[in-house]
Amino acid sequence: MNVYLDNNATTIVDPQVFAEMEPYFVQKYGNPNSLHAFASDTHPGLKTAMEKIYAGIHAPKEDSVVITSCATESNNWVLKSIYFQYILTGKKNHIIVSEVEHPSVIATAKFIESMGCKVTYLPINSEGIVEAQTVREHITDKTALVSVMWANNETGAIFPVEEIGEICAEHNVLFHTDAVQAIGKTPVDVQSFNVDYLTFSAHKFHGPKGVGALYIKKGKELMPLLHGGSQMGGYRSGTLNVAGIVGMGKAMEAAIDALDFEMTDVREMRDDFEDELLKIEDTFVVTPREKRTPNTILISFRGIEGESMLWDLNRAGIGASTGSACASEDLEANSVMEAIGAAEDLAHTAIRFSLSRYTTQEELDYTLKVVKTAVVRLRGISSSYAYAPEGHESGLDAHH
Ligand code: 7TS
Repeated sequence: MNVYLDNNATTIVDPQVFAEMEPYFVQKYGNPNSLHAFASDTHPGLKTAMEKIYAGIHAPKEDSVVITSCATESNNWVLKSIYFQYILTGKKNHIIVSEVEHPSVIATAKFIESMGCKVTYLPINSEGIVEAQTVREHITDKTALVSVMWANNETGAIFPVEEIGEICAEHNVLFHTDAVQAIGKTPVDVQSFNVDYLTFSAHKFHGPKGVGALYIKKGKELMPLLHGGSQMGGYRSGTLNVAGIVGMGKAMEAAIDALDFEMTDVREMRDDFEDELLKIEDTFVVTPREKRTPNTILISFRGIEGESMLWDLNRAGIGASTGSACASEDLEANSVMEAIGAAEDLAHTAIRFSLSRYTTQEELDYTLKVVKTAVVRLRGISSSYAYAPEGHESGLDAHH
């Protein structure tokens, strides 16, 4: 049996999405900016797709949604543009991010820091959540931007973006949120709270890879990301990825249709699976489940290296993660676990299971069996587990 439980890394393309994209490769392949019927053949599909994308996040027509190639690109764009527009010009000198942002935010923040921008990396609390108050404490009159993700990719922790947006508005500071892990898992409405920029990526909600987006509120314009032929309202030149945009539109529509299912059925399956995992001795989950996206579990098995567990799972046909796939090649401690201050031995023990609307009960039952066998095998050969005394200080509160 093959079981895919790494949906926070990427997702299967919904077959309906694939079907909608296909004609744009082999029939309607014109460049939308050309002046003939091959071009205009692409226009209705593009228009419908953009309407679905706007509707999916409740963006009003006057705001911009710019299609990029991925969330990494959208995140880079926001921070670097703020650097050019506000920091380099001397209007402001500071930005705030959380210390558990995706590397596409953290590495960009480090880069602009090396160019002279002050950067505050906000801590998370013991539940893995950035508290809105900490944002208020760090804002100065020289702060240009706050960038805090909506939902964390490793723990699934949902951050208080409404409150953070409110604080930014009070202080006249721009607010960006990376909503990659929020689309299709929690309602996203850019008009229901203060947000200036919002990032998302099609391949995280059963759309194609290579298509991301950035929402930009009217009046909060950024510098163009790519200068050239003025596509995407001049923000991002380059021939449009027609099939990709059509795919993102359909995927957004399907994600909104499936939102209730994610929030009830997927959540229930996740909760039951987590209950069973937590029955295994010496297991820990950091963020309480009601404060998480419905599909994610980051769980530690004391005494077991995350990578060893992944290997046992992989041999049984199960794909999971020790955290972010982007960082999985190096054997570093899970960055969220480190940020929470978990003891060194636990920071290496985290495994992430992320479900989707395609996950079945049968797959989870099978995974549970495999995990139980792996725990016995790996703890049997674990020196750290053998020597860990009862009540060993973990730095974490057990949630069972
Ligand atoms: N932001 C968040 C919150 C993410 O989870 C990811 C990918 C990205 C940005 C980057 O998205 P992309 O469109 O540029 O690919 N996160 C993960 C992950 O958790 N495991 O692998 C990739």
